[in-house]
Amino acid sequence: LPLEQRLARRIVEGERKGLEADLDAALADMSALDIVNDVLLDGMKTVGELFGSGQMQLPFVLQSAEVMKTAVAHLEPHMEKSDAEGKGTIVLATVKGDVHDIGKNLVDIILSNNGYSVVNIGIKQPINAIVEAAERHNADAIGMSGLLVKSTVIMKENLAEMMARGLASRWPVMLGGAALTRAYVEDDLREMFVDGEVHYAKDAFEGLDLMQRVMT
Ligand code: B1M
Repeated sequence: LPLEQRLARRIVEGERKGLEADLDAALADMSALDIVNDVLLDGMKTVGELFGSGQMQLPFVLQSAEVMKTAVAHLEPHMEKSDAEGKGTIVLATVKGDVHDIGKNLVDIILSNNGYSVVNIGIKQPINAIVEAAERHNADAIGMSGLLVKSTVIMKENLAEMMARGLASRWPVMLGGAALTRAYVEDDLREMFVDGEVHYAKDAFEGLDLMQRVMT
């Protein structure tokens, strides 16, 4: 198989052996970010489709996720970094009840490489923990990730809680994850989050753009 297809296949099959060598070979022709976006994420998409249609069992999805994480970790030092620092601080979390963190961690990498301080508090984080971290680190923004349909409801509850506690205007909120839609965030959630600012980021790059906008 050609290199790119072989790499995507490694994700689908959860095959780690020889991964680093293939990634290094790919780096000769492609940037680290392009490998993630154009090759590895394609593999993850296939995993999602196979799992969703019952053709792949959960333990194999987990293996694919592990290979994905290993690949991203291997590529991270090759990603472009800006020299800028101190552009602002964001707290990032995967919401309560949700363990998916590959996307959130990519957002972390992209923002960190572009001069933002990221306080990544991990998965299954209730709103209390998110707000507490934002307070403790004097954050400029809050980012919530979640991939389950259920998580879109949790995000709404989190915003409602911020409203109820008078915290909505304190931090702009950025939301991302596969189950969200732009319309849900920009229409439904904005309509209820009247005291604050809530934004949708389709991917990590839109997340970066948003941070840039929110911070100016
Ligand atoms: Co799960 N899973 N999973 N899973 N999993 C999905 C999400 C699912 C769509 C698969 C499917 O059925 N086709 C489905 C959800 C269905 C639904 O809610 N209706 C699902 C399910 C059902 C489940 C379980 C319930 C399965 C079970 O136990 N029976 C279970 C849930 C556990 C829980 O959370 N409580 C579960 C578990 C797992 C694993 C642990 C095995 C593993 C996760 C490992 C990990 O993350 N450490 C896993 C995986 C890997 C997936 C799929 C296949 C891939 C997700 C992924 O990493 N994508 C996924 C299928 C899919 O998404 N279509 C699926 C790559 C990643 C880079 O994309 O996170 O979307 P994503 O991030 C993107 C953007 O969304 C955006 O930027 C990133 C790209 O630049 N983004 C942000 C994300 N967060 C952002 C935050 C921002 C800004 C942008 O600002 C704050």
